[in-house]
Amino acid sequence: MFDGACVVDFLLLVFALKLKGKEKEEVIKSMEKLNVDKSSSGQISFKRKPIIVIVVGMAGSGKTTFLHRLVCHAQASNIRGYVINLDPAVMTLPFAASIDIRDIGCYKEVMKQFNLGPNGGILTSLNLFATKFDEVISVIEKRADQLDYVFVDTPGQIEIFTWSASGAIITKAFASTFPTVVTHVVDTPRSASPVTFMGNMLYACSILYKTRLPLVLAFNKTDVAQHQFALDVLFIYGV
Ligand SMILES: Nc1nc2c(ncn2[C@@H]2O[C@H](COP(=O)(O)OP(=O)(O)OP(=O)(O)O)[C@@H](O)[C@H]2O)c(=O)[nH]1
Ligand SMILES: [Mg+2]
Repeated sequence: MFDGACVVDFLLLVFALKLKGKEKEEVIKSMEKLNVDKSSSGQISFKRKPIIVIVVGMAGSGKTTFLHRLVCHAQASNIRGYVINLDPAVMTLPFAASIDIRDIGCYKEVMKQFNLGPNGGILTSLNLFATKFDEVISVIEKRADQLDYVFVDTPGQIEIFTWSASGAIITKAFASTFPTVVTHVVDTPRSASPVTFMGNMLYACSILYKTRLPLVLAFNKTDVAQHQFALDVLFIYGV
């Protein structure tokens, strides 16, 4: 029986024998890109990568509270994780963010400087932050082997992920480097209204097709209203 490591070892040997000079260097570089590691014992293993969980949803749907519960669960279960706050307008966070967009400046300054309203200020702050997102990726990459998850909180301006450039840059930057999943938080009591429910589902579809990433629908606030109606509707459409 061959295991994965033996097959990769064999392939490397074949490549190393066949290729010379520049070609050999290119193969080694692409193996590095695939994050293949050769240990001192000669065994080849894939480097650990944290799973990125991007929490999105309409304003006030409960993203931050949901993320707080995830962080508490991770801490209680000894799951190592990072938390990234991408909401420049949040006043206080119930968890300690490892990387916080508020550290690069106040969104109110952005509003003043570019003569924008609150939504435009938040969107522009994220656009500015997106221009430096490679630095965020390299920070996570450096600690990749010590992390299991990276939880990302986002602002309620869902347009960021449906049409704004920053949403596309951020999701692509994450997804091209780490396994990434999007969690769309749905306010269940508000979704009891068919119009709000369909609006929410259309946003979820828009994010799904725009990012092309695995998407989890999290029906929140089920202590106030049960989510069974949503499951029934989604079941009819085969979701
Ligand atoms: N009853 C109930 N209330 C909740 C639940 N989750 C969140 N809330 C409440 O919903 C409100 C909004 O919660 P947040 O976590 O701030 O929502 P958010 O989506 O992060 O809001 P923005 O970042 O402003 O878009 C708060 O008053 C929370 O206490 C829940 O599961 N049940
Ligand atoms: Mg929030």
